[in-house]
Amino acid sequence: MTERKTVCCYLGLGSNMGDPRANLEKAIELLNDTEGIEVTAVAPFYRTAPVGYTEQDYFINTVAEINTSLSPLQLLEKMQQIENKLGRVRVIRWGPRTVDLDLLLYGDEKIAGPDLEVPHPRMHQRAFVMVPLADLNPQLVIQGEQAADLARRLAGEQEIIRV
Ligand code: A4P
Ligand code: MG
Repeated sequence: MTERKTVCCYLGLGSNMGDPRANLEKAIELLNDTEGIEVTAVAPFYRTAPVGYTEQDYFINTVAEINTSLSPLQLLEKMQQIENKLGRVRVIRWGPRTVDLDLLLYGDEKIAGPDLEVPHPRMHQRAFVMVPLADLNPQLVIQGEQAADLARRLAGEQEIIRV
């Protein structure tokens, strides 16, 4: 049997509709049930104030670490299938959603395609991403800064509470 190379990736998960915690737990279960994806760690859950479009409910956010043998676009497709399965309706950009899955990091690859940008272009500005990411891997360097330092700074600027 040939061993397939796997890549360590980080996924951002967010929900602010229905039962957000249950939605995130279900999304994590579906990710782990996907062939070519193994969930290796999940950060604590956080309650976070909405960023961008602010006329909406608070979110529950977390970050999952996975190992995958899928390519970046194959992984994105699986993530979108899970979003659809959990009933995501796209009405307003940055608006409410059952579950939103973002590919934050795919190993140390840089991807700038029409459908996929990695590292996620806004991750370093967002406490709801950087705080749970730093829980899992504080040493990661994002835009020249350690995840733990970025997380500490952003947590002082944006509302985020561990739940
Ligand atoms: N796309 C490109 N790069 C990526 C990537 N790295 N990961 C494309 C995932 N998708 C990526 O995304 C639109 C398109 O982005 C996809 O079709 C994909 O090809 P979407 O998920 O349909 O739309 P969206 O999520 O509404 O827009 P966007 O720009 O992805 O928004 P964000 O940046 O995901 O922000 N506030 C709090 N507190 N917590 C949140 O979780 N989330 C958002 C959404 C805004 N405010 C929030 C939260
Ligand atoms: Mg998104």
